[in-house]
Amino acid sequence: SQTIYRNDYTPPAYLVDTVELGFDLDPARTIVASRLTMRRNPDSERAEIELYGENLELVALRMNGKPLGKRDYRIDGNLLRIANPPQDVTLEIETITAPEKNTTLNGLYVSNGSFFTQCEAEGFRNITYFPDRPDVMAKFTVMLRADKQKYPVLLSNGNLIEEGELDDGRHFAKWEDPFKKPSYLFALVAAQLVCQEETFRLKDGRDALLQVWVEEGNLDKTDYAMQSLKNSIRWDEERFGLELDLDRFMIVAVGDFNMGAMENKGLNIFNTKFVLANPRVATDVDYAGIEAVVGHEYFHNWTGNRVTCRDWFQLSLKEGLTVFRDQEFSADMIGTASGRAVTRIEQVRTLRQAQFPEDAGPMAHPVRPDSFVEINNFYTVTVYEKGAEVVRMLQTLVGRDGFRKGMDLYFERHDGQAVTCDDFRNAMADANQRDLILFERWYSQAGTPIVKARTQYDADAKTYSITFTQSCPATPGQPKKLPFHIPIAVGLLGADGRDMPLGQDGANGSTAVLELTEETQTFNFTGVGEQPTPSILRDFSAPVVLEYDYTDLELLHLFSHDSDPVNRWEAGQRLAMQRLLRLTSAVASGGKLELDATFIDAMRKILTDDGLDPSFREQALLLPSETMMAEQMSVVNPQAINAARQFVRATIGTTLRTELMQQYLANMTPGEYSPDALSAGRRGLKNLALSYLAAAPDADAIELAQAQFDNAGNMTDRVAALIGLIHAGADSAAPALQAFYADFEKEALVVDKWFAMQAAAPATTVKAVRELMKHRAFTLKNPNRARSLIFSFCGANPAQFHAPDGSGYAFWAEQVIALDALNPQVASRLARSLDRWRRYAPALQGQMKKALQKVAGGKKLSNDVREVISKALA
Ligand code: DPP
Ligand code: ZN
Repeated sequence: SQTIYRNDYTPPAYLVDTVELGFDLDPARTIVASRLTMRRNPDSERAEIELYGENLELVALRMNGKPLGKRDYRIDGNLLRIANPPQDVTLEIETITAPEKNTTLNGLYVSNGSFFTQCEAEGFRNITYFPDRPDVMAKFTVMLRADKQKYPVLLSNGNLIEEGELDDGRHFAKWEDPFKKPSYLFALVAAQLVCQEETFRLKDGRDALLQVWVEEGNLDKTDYAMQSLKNSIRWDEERFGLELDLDRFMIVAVGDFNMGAMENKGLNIFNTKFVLANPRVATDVDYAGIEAVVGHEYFHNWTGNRVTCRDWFQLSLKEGLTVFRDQEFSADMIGTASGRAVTRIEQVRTLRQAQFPEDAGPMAHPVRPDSFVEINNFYTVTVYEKGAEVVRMLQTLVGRDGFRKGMDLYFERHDGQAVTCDDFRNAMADANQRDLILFERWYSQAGTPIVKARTQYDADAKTYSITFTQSCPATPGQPKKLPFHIPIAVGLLGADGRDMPLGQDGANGSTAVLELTEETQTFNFTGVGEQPTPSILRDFSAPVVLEYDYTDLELLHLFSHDSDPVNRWEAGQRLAMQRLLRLTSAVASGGKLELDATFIDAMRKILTDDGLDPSFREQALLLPSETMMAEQMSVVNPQAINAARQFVRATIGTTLRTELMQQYLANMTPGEYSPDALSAGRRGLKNLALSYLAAAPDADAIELAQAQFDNAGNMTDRVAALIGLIHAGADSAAPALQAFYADFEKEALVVDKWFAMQAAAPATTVKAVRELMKHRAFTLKNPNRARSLIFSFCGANPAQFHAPDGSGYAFWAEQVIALDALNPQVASRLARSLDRWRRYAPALQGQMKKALQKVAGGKKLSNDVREVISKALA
């Protein structure tokens, strides 16, 4: 395993103009014939052709018609080199692969008897020898040949230009992609599938054929994906003036898939999880995920495909930007200001739950990393979600119209090119005549900045000042950080709870965006008639930790009145977190557990405020997670955290029993299920009420959960009821689980839920998980299934996973090793579970270190897992 550095980038010595691929598909022995027309790259000094290839049997290699012998080329590991070729070259390459043996789901593989591909980031080299790097963009023509009975559907990128019959029951299809693309966007599917299709009129009057391909029995679950695709196309036309550039756009669902989905040109391949939905099998969260991921992959057609990445260090160029775009799409689909705020709150939650810990741990890396061993390890929350925050900050700095101008300039300059994060930032700067030089640090420096705020009010002068001081903790390889360019949106609340008009440069009504660019800076507000309560970092205007000594009274004031819903929510989170941490210490020291009436009253007020959207109330009443609590502690005590949080939940369930019951009844959604935001919000609030009631288990709450389980008209309600029964430890939980399985055993995605619910239940021990692994429906080979049981246990059940005897860690090590033998990409995700091991008490640390070392000692470890484990131990 070798470290690759961003600064070592050199342009490719040869470019590829056209690629013709021929596939004779056979699970045991697929023959791939490739014909490349190549020419010297005028921007390169080197005179050498470099082709990557892995797990391939090379059968033939010809250059300009002549077979090349062993002396004409060299193979070093995964690199095939041809020295001093002529200026213009036609290469013909024949290789053989065995897709049925490919358990990595990287490259060409078989899932449930059909062929699929996954080529990002470096999967194409498992299909044929090729300059498999994103800055080599070529026009692809693809001929697929396969048995007609077994593989009636043959798909690839672009347009179908020919199809027909062959001898021996085989048939063929020829596809041509009119656009140049890098090899990571290549895809093929040869399968038994059916599709829902529709002709859709684009803004310019052209008609496009839209298809969603699934296995036969799933045609009743494609409507929402199709609707989301149409919404995505419309949205990109309207918001960014970007149109679909193909006559045909396909989504294909596959049950075995490493990631969520893949944006291959014209042929998106999706994990079934992000395609299949109907009310019987999918929850509101599933529906929202489908909309977001369908949007995300579609939006990649411009941000990723038309303009792609020069090298993999620039991954966030397409991912951060495309996540930002899918976030905006989802928010616009809801439409209301408060619905938009709820999506923002969910984004903040994800950052705190996953990205901040990553940025503080051994795998911390900048949004644009400087080095990696295995690029697959860098498809991270930092590159994606923090990358999206960085793009969002750009929009905050240049405004929404300015952002659109920057996007327009970006496409004007770079359409058809492979470019860098700097190119994107420069387009934003130039389109808006803004200096964004300092802003570059968001791309180059890892770590979550800490912003400390101090305030001062001068009643005589009627001035109010806020002084910010920023710092950023050291991260691996980056001991010292320079100040970031941080947009901080601020509002000031009066005693009446209303926003004060702001006398400050750049103020926009009642919210000012202050730009912190130095280590310490003071901002002054004038004409401030009374001591205000500051609402700082509105809408979470930067991915930072804000430290300000709010009093309880100030937080209660913000929680009741802040006009910015995100900060209103945030005030509640701060109130809750303080109490949760205090209670955690009390649990650890055997102290008395008490929850103050002030807090309960604040919760009651929000719960019963019918003027607020149910979805906002749900967010405001949700407690910070155990993981977020752990991040706040210098020595993490998982069992005490769990007990403290359970205590708060039970106390809320008991003391607000009447109100919870009222809200439960008031937010029922009778009639036909609809996944729209308002209905989903009502179900969310109702089911949160149920979960609090069931946390203080009394016979009534359990009966209520049982009745909801028995009568549920949709999966959202059914799952919520079942979780209530399981968490309450009800006698009826086991029979309910059994009934659930019997009802849904043919629905793989629901069986995943069945495993996941059990894995995350507080009473589920390591031993119980081992038992569940023996269930006939369990297999490590399917990533969704492995994630549903093993990842859920290691990630969503901290109190059991961190069992003091170390049994959870031993289990984890076994599973990482077992998974690694099948699928390194999936194993490497699980390997991240112990990232934060140094923050636990010495006894637990010792156990974790032992488990890490056990994995590190594995003889056949993949680069993927080795990189993660060695960084954890470093
Ligand atoms: N590029 C994919 C996505 O994020 C990941 N393979 O959509
Ligand atoms: Zn993406």
